Amino acid sequence: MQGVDPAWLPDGVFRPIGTRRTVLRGSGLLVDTVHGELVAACARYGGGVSREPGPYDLLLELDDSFSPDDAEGFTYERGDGRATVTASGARGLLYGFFHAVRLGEEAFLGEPVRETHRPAVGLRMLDHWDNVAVHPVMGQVERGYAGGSLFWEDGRARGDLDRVAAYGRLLASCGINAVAVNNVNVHEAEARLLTDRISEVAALAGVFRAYGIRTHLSVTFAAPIVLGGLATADPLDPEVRRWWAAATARVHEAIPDFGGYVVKADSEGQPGPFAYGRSHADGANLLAAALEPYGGTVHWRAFVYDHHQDWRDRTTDRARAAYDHFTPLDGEFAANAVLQVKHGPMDFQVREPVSPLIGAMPGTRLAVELQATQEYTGQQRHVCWLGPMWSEVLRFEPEEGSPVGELARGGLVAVSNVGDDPFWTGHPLAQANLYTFGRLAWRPDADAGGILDEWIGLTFGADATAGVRAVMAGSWRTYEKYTAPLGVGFMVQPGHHYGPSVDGYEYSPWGTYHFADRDGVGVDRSVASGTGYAGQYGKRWAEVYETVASCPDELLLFFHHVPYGHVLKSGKTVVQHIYDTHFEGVDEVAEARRRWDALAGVVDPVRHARVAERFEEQLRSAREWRDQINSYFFRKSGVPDEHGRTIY
Ligand code: GCW
Repeated sequence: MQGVDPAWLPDGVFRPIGTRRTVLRGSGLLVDTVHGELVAACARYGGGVSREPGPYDLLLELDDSFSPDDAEGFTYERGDGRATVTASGARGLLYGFFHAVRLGEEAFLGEPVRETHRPAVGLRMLDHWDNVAVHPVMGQVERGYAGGSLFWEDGRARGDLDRVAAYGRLLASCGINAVAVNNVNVHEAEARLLTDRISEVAALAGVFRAYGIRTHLSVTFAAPIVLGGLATADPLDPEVRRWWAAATARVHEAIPDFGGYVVKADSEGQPGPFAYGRSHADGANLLAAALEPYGGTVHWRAFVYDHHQDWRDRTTDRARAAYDHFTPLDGEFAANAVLQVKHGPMDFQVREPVSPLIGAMPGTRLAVELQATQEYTGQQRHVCWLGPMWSEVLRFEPEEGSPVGELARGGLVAVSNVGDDPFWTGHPLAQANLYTFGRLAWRPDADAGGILDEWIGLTFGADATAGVRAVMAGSWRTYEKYTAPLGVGFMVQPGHHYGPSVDGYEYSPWGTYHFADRDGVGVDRSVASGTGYAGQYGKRWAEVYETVASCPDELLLFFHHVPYGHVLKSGKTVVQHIYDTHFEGVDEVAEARRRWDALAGVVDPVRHARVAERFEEQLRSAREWRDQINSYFFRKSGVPDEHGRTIY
């Protein structure tokens, strides 16, 4: 697309296929999509494409006779300079085509292989927190750092959806198969997407459909009242049930392959079943019943906590909330209700333990929610590649042998980081988070570093791989070093959440505290003397997190309140660790910036300039973090830096 960054699909990646002969067998919408790709690639590079049997270098074949259930998988075979992709479902063919694109020349020239690929997770979804009408505080996209919405403009669905098609193509190429098109905080205008404005959603769904992506909608639990004029939204009220059934039937008329609803209920002011004395299973099952005849799913978010907490109250621990609310409901959710759980117990901090809810509800389909948009990780002004964090989460085993990636039977979801910015994600390197999410959702145990290399290779070409990798691979740990230490979380500026404010949330109603005083810092969440949160884990992890001695350093302040002089497993005291990591973090940013500068001439100049500009801000901001955090802890503790560096 003119004026828009090609991201990881620049024309050049289609050269190996575009110079060859392809035979494409099969019919249907997605096969036509593949055909369109082949025609464009061949027009550019001189190859040929035929839909009839004949000689070929690449054979793409939709064969629905051999495994009708396996709609997304494909078999890839290579030998004698030729390659074959066979799929039983059209999505499988689409994914197989992009697999060959990713392999490049190697798709044809490597050693003979025969491999079957299929996604480990059935639902791989992006949730957009996009508002239709610009919200007075949150703007067009809540926690969006990449311009306006791709979908909505001037209070309506965009008329020109070419950009949405280009987005669908990028998503399909990394395996995403579902998109929720509006914010989970459903305001007045957005509520009406469900009813009289459904045609706008249908227009988006029409574009996404060609890329194997189903469209989902965030709805308000109060819809029967605000849209239907009923006196109640009580989930057990027969009239309310009829209202949802009728509304959902109309949605399906407009969007036959509609994916379902996403609901944030009884959370941060959104309405929910508590108002009627009903449970969240009652609430979710109401919508599940309405969607059931059409094969739709309700994604019910588990982000339910008290955001009117009194900071004086030491007995309420926000980290406990999701587990306390939802585990008693295990087994009560309908088969097409998915409980969508944030990966950590708090809120997408740079370091959190894995939510104890994951693995604790064997009778419920859980989806795990990650945050690609970098709300708490530098807001797409800082380089922060989240692959290693997500990989740690997905590989974590609440019980031995059952990693999170397998427990997420209801899907993997990420809050999107994309907007109408020419680079899609504001910071061009933040595109890697989107790509990495798609690839990890396909295979949660994949090596994140390999995915990064794959993304760099496609986006920048092989020459840039080592240089760009050096800038990005360690960027999450670097970010962690110069921000909130040792898992303690929330030292950001309230409201917009950018930049440091150590006590910004310390006396607030949001339940996010670090309890630093002159002697020490951290939150005692042990069973023995704290909030008891550590006891929400299965035996193995409950024991690990319970004591200071066994708790991993990186989560120490999440689970324990310790003196500044406490010696970490690394051999350093807590306060010296804070000083050292903050100095190192800034040095690492400066080093990454130097490495980026050295890539001038190797990477595209427009991209290079945008990243260089963002590095200026990252360095400024990292210094600000360093100096505020170090000064804060020096002033509290009175302990000087062993190395005598400048602390204010
Ligand atoms: O992280 C918090 C954000 C809110 C968001 C909320 C949620 C959409 O600060 O902006 O609201 O999480 O996940 O619902």
